[in-house]
Amino acid sequence: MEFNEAIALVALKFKDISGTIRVISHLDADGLTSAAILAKTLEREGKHFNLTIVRSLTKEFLDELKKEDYKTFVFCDLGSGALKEINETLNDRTVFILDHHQPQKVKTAFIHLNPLLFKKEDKELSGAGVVYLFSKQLNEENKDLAYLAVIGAIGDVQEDNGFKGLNNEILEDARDKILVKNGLKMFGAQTRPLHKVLEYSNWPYIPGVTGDYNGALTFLDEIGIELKKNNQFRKLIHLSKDELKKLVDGIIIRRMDEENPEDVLGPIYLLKDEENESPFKDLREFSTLLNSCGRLNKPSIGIGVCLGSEKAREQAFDLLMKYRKEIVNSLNWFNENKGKSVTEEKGFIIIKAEEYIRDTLIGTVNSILSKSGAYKEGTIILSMAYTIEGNVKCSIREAGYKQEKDLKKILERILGDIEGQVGGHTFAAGCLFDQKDEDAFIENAKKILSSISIEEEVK
Ligand SMILES: [Mn+2]
Repeated sequence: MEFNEAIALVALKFKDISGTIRVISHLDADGLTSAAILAKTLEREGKHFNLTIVRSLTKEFLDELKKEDYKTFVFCDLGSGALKEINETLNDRTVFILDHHQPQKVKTAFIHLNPLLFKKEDKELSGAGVVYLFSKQLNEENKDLAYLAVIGAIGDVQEDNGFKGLNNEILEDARDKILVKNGLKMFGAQTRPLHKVLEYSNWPYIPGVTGDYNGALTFLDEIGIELKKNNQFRKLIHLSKDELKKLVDGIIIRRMDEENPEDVLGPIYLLKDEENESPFKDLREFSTLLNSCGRLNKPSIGIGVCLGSEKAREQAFDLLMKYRKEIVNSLNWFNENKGKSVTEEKGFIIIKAEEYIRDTLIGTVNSILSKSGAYKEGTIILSMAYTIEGNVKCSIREAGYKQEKDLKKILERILGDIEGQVGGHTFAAGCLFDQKDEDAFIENAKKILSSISIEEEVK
């Protein structure tokens, strides 16, 4: 069967269901946009639903679901990685799984839609993309939700100088709402002062500027761009054409030793209906804003934003400020704890953050470090933080942009006999296990990661 036939079949089966639907979605930007697309779709279908956002599908949570008397469950942006566990708890219900994570190899009676079951590539479709294609199949009117699926894909870092395959088709569906421009791919162009954008630019990494406040000021001075106008800090979008050219040239010159110094230019995605300088204008900023809602445990605000609530938009902006502060604090903690809770070895880094970094931020912090240019391409970064339930949340990333290792497999090897769940993708994975197993886990990690590092040296 082709993927589009599978979508049609799932939509057909969905038409048959009755009663209130139980929806479970994921905490990140992709999960929140998935939930928003589904919520709007169900509303249009005249179906009632009850929605919960979770970080992962734990045994405890599934046991709670089992006690509920819903007949139909829909999981979005999660579920494929927990087929066995869901099957053990909900095998007497109708279960829809709309996901794009690596599926477990388990036979179930679930209605399971996942592009990876149809030989699609990892970065071709997000969770929100799966939900969107299903939703469009149900009702053409839902095409107006395509832009949310694009935000989901950006949130899951599927955009890399453009989109691939199905994501591209969804972008086409959203063309009435999204303007694609070629420009300087720097985060915060709409909302942050230019010198801050430069200082915090993990990507592109700018030697002597990234992570260096004074370096950023000196750089602007060097290339002749004024920091302020009318006593106001200027933003990237305030620059004239000439100034923008000076900035781009300046950055490329600074990046001459990097592999592709001109990579700083590429597509930028803007919402046509949003005002300039709004945190919702640039889709990358929009997706970060959604992430901050989820990561600070206020997912309903993120969904409200996607559904156009004015109040949610204001609240989300406050959360974004908090989130930025917390990320900066976490990165400071990382820098201050090198040689202590942060172990830097040849080929890998292990971060034992305990309760010093929020468990919902540990993956984000890891991603920032992996893209910061501070570590050699291919360095594996393993980070851990405690959850309030007494577990350890662990995330694994590879420094740089090549991403050649299967991180999910590596994490499975490290977890070994320790009881826990591994989920995610080849290029970014995570797991959850009991705090009592942390020492054993770290010991395994050191053994396995050093052997990988030695193997690579031999190659
Ligand atoms: Mn996702």
